[in-house]
Amino acid sequence: GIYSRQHPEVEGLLTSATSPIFQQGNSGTDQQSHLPKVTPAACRCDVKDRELKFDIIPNDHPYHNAKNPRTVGRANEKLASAVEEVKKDGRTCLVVGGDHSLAIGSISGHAKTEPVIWFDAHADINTPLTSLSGNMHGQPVAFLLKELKVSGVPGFEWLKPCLSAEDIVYIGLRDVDDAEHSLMEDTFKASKPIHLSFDVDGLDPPLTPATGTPVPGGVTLREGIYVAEQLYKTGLLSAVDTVEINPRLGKTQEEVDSTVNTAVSIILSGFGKAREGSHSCSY
Ligand code: B3U
Ligand code: MN
Ligand code: MN
Repeated sequence: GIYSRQHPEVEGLLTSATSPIFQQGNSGTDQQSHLPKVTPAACRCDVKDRELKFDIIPNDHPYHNAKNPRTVGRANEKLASAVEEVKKDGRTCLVVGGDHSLAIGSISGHAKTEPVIWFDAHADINTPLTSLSGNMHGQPVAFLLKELKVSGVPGFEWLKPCLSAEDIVYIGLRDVDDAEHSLMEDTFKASKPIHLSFDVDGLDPPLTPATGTPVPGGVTLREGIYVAEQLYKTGLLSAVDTVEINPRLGKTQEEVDSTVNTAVSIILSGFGKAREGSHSCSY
């Protein structure tokens, strides 16, 4: 369905709860959908709702390792048109679905090379050749990226990759396949030296209590370290600021110590210290 509201204007697509293709079931787990009802009353705006139904294409044999390519491809084609219509109307589009493979249609339909924030534990950048699971939800980024030139997949004849590597920002990655790791190394190669200006108050306050202006709800230590590690791995980190560490503001020795230890962990990660269990790769 498509949701749309006037104030602010939103139109939402519900990739049908009754349609199996964008549920996890398309790529492994069989789940009943429990999609919440978004009503105008609930968000106090004018919601236009459209439900999309998708066809299951018979004899949808895998393309290399990609499962259900025709079914997923056609469904995404339909979704892309629907999103395009919503955007032509000048509304904000909300797609509610199950399987992340729907991002292929949603992002294509949006057809903007504006940044995409990919918030996910997974990079979803496998190609039909690299995917070990065959699940389409592990591949949408590869389909969307111009750099990866995924082509020839039945059901996706309509698709023109619309994103460049520089348009994507990943947040939350913590389960990346080896092949995905190499793809990311090759694809997301920055070319300019990077300056990291790291204010410790970006982290959650209990991690760095000895700082001047703590704000609740910050980034976890794991996430902060991840950022520093990834920047180190680019090989382009040429300057790092670590700021707002103020031992005099610690109320106890413990607060001072935790602040300093946190800052030290971030710095070490930015200079190449790998965590135990962190991904082995050839940098
Ligand atoms: N990278 C694995 C696992 C995975 C990706 N996305 C999800 N799981 N949800 C794969 O299947 O490609
Ligand atoms: Mn995903
Ligand atoms: Mn995921």
